[in-house]
Amino acid sequence: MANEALRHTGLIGLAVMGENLALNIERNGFPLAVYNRTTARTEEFLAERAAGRNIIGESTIEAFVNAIERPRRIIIMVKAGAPVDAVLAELQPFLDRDDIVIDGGNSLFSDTARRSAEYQGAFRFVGMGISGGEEGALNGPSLMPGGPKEAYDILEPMLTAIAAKTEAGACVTHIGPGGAGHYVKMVHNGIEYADMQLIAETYDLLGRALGLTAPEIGEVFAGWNQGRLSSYLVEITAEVLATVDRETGNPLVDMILDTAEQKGTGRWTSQSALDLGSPIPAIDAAVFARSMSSRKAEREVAAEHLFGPGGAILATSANRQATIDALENALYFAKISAYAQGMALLQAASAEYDWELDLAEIARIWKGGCIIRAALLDPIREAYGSDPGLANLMLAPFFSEAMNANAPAIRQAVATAVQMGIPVPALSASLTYVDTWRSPRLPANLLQALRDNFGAHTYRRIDREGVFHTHWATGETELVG
Ligand code: NBP
Repeated sequence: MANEALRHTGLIGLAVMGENLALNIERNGFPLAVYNRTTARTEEFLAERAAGRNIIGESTIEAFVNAIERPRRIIIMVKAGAPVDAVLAELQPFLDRDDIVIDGGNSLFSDTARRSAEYQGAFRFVGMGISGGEEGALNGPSLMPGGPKEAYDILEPMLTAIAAKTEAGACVTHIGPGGAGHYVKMVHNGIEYADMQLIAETYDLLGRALGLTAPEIGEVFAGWNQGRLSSYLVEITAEVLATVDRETGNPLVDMILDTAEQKGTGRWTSQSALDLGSPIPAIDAAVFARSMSSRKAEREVAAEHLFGPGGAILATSANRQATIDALENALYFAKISAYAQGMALLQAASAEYDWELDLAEIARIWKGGCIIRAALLDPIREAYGSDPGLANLMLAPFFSEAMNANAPAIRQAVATAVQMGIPVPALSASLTYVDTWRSPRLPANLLQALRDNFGAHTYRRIDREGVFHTHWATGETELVG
């Protein structure tokens, strides 16, 4: 299959993401060699989508590697997990220490860190998060490469060319060493989970509390997309809600089974947040909301035994628009809270793993190409740009003001949902995060007392230094440290 000229870049894995990324790379002027484990897939790609393009295919790893100019740049786009290890092991015998291998899949960041160490000296390993789905891969994704900076410098012209562009530049930057790139992609996906769940809960309130139909709710979202909630996810929500099922004539969304699937990046984000002790309750709520949705049969049985307050429609036509506006305020508050949680997790990971993440840069490269691209990322970028050490996004004046102005609306929305028995786990977690964070005093004094009572775990006092233990049956207290 090969011709004589060496190729600028190689790509392994010709499923939907790999094919589209290959076409994007070639379209931007970089001749490409491709390889797929199943050769028939390579042949089909060359004959169809890659026909007439400057792309060659190879049927063995060795021929593929030998078709690429040095230092070789090889992008792997295979299923995350064992397939990545299998491909790396196959590649290693044919590579030199200066060659660069990029894992562009959704790999777990700790796997990327392990692989970086394992192949140190054999080749340069870059773990690169890619967001934007298949459309982004083809026309410009957001790219989050982590690994050696000198490898990034070699890749930079090509990555800049294929990435999405905004008024603030190409949506790519060197994220940091080791697994930093895949970590940032993972948190991007965690925020995406929260963002989608918040949108879904708001849709549910508009439908169940206000009695709006799917197309009416679609119009509401289309209107919101013109303002401060402008984002890719709000835009496609409007599109989805306006779509009619060709078979029944009903809104298509009404015909879709209400069981959400997940591939794992949201769960990984929650697991990492637990490990780091950095709370992300809105993302956790979104992960578990999908888990509960998937238990459809159990929910149907429970509905026969556990009763809610019923579903009276709240708004009259007189206050309908005011209620819709209030829900916009509530969603805006919740969205800021969810982003603040994700950004705080990135800060915690950066400190733990010594990554020196630049949060302003991360907000900049999320502004285009990726699934969570949103107008909100501009003030987020400005906030971290003017104060990189910001303890929490919500402390930036722009966001403090926004939270204070919109808090009454989300309180009302959550209270209404609770009264009507409509579950709003992510909206309420977003509010609770803020209420907890802004509380100088929490009931953890009682937790400490209970821990000391049953396990002699000791406590500190508010009025003097030292570590204390109380014999709770007698009230006798001793200074123990
Ligand atoms: P898949 O995740 O479905 O993976 C399919 C590819 O992996 C095929 O090329 C397949 O080769 C190859 N492969 C497998 Br499976 N096991 C292999 C092995 N042991 N050795 C060599 N190749 C192997 O593809 P995708 O949906 O294009 O996603 C690629 C990566 O990009 C994934 O990590 C995914 O999570 C990530 N991602 C996907 C999206 C999206 O929107 N789909 C977005 C962002 C990131 P075969 O043809 O021989 O079976």
